[in-house]
Amino acid sequence: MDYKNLLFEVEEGIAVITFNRPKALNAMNTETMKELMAAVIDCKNDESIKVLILTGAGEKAFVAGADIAEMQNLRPKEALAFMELGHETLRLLETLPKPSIAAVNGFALGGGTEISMACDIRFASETARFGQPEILIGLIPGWGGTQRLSRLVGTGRAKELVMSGEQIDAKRAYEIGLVNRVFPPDQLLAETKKFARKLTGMPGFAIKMAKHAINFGYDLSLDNATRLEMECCAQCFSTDDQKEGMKAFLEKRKPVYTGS
Ligand code: DAK
Repeated sequence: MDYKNLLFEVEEGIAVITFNRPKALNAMNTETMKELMAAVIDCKNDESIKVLILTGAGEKAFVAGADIAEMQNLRPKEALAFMELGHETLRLLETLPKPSIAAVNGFALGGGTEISMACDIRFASETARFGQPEILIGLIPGWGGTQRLSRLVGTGRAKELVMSGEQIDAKRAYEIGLVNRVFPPDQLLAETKKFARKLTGMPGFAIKMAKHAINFGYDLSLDNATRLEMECCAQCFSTDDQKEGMKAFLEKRKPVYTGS
């Protein structure tokens, strides 16, 4: 598929989706969200893709939010459709059976923070800025911000950010657990790719099961969640990679995983 507002590259099992609407600091309009959905579906269906990275073009922005110019005159029915498109896309991203990493290279505001939170892992450049500023334009987050932010940083900090609309820098985002690692701007993508390469070498089915157990166990009771974990773990014993991993350990050599 040809994308107008995204760049989509695949190299050595790693797909990189780059938001590329520089005139609006990569803000998400309907067209870009539809393209993101198509790209995530491509990543899901393409077996050669093992890991997905999302980043923004240029040094200034990851995604500066939903497109305010497009949203300005929406009627409630249209607003709901835009919100549902975003929700569906981010849920697809969140439940993609492969790891996703947001490489946040600049402003990640509103929808930008929300997209990064639908990824499994967030790496940020020292210049990145996060926030849920919707309140400043008379809204609240519409793409899962109130829920995923609470789950990542706790309800107190989520309320602080959502009610004040304040931006935080990468250091603070790291302190509150919103981002996993922070890098100098010129190292962000290289370091993200380095980490992604590490994941491409892992046993793919076990990665998928780990993600499934964490994602779908989170809202269950501890009893049901640990039961889910056990079942996911037991399923790993059906793979050649589990046999290879344990054999290699006992033979004191590096495992060679095939993904089967
Ligand atoms: N939408 C549209 N255009 C944007 C934009 C955005 N979110 N952010 C920036 N731009 C555009 C600016 O209008 C400007 O365009 P021109 O004037 O050059 O034509 C260009 O990008 C450069 O921006 P600035 O000139 O403002 O650049 P600065 O360096 O001075 O400031 C900034 C950078 C990121 C601090 C500033 O642009 C800014 O505050 N941007 C808005 C950030 C923001 O509020 N983001 C959250 C958007 S709300 C829902 C669905 C979704 C959501 C809610 C409800 N439903 C459908 C119900 C989610 C909402 C959001 O994400």
